[in-house]
Amino acid sequence: MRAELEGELRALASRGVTPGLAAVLVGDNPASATYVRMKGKACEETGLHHETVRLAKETTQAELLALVDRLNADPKIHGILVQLPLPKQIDSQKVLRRVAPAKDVDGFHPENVGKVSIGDPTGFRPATPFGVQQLLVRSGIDTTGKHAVIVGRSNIVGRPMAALLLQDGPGGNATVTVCHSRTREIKAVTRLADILIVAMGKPEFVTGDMIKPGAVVIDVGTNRVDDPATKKGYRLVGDVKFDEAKQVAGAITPVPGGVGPMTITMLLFNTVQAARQWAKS
Ligand code: L34
Repeated sequence: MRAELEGELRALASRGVTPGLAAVLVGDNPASATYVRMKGKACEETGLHHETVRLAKETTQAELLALVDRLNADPKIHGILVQLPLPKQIDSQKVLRRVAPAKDVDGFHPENVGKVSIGDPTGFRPATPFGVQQLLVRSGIDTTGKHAVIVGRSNIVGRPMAALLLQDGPGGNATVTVCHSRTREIKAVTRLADILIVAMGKPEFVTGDMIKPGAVVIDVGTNRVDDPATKKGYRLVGDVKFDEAKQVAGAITPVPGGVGPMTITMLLFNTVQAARQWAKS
């Protein structure tokens, strides 16, 4: 998919435009630092301009808002992302609303949430659910009329995932159920899924008996669990108990190497979309 961007990058370059992404990392959450580093590397490999701004964990909300204002006004930057989670002295919603909607490549600004909800293609689709949808489409898994069950209702994954699967078009037209922490008899619901998308952030929550035989299982979880036997002191596990689930599922994504790399790729697509829309306007 990254190679597919080459043609459009050449076309933009011929008009003097190099798509630019600014990533903002506040504090020293090690997982966030890893993801932001991977995003910068992906930009370099693909030929996008990128800048990472690192701010101390004591950064005030006013300082972060001032940085967003500066990036909103920077003509080299077409996409801005503020890596979540933010330290607790900062109101995330306030920051996400400050990002200019035209540069909001995470798709977290209410204007883009609304556009995605009504199927307006100028809206930015949040990278993780967008990546899940592309995984399905490009694996030849037709979602039309299928029962998709999403576990998790976060603004980053669960809710926008439901919006994408409901759309009328490729990777859409599904019948969608969203489960969450208050859902009763969750196993009875997950077992109805033709496509089960798990994004709750609980290591190995979904066991084999929660999956309908032959179902497609997409594991969005990336949990670091302590493991002194490894060099880094932790290992990555998904929200799905993979070894059990793969015996039952018709298809399944691994962690790592599944949804994570797709998230980064779709962020590149969104940044190119932002530059394209900017060049047209
Ligand atoms: N603003 N905050 C904002 N935008 C986002 O899109 C994110 N997210 C989530 C957390 N906060 C965010 C990400 O970037 C999660 N996320 C993300 C991105 C990439 C990967 C995982 C989560 C990824 O590539 N994971 C690798 C393993 C990386 C490792 O070794 O730790 C994988 O193969 O799954």
